[in-house]
Amino acid sequence: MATQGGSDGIINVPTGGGTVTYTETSTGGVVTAKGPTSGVTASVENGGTMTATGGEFNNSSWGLGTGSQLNFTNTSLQGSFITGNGDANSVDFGGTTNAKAKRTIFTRFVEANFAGGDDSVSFAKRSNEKNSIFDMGQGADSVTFARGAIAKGTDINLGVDNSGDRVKFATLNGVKKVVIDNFDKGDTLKIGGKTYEYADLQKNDGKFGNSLKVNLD
Ligand SMILES: [Ca+2]
Ligand SMILES: [Ca+2]
Repeated sequence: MATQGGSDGIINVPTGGGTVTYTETSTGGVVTAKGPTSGVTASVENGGTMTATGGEFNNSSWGLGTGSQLNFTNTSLQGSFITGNGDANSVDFGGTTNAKAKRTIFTRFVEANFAGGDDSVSFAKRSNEKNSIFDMGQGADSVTFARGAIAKGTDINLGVDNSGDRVKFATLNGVKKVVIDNFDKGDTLKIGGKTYEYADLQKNDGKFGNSLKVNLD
């Protein structure tokens, strides 16, 4: 086990887990994988920013302190866990666009659990997400899919709360079998320029073809 870190966070790479380097820049910690890696664990400090890039992060786990931000760009994340340990966490998939990259981030079988604060998850253009679970917990959370993002079999749970959660898709092109759970009366769904509230979704049973199903509380 090798530990590296700085003021934004620390990472641990198990023996035989692959080559991973941590550097700290003016915009936060950068975790760079060279080729496939397995079993990396990372934690982002309160108020810290960490960006993971390069290679693959398989079977990895990522913990976030209060007010921290975690970005994944030009990498692959499989069979991994993200845990929001504090309030106001932000996770960005493929936030930095690289014109040469066909996909900025592949995510497969990722499970993310957030706590009670206002948390946000965003999927950028050219992100590719399949079969993952995002449990946003309580608080006014937001989940955003940009135009060009691919999402299949993704489950988004907005938490049982009285807070106004927001889910936004720039378009449903590239969206298949995505499920939103615990959509309550204060929550809002946006698809393109259209806004859907609880009563609107009662009318179509929360169904948008084979793309999206919203389960109402
Ligand atoms: Ca939350
Ligand atoms: Ca809600």
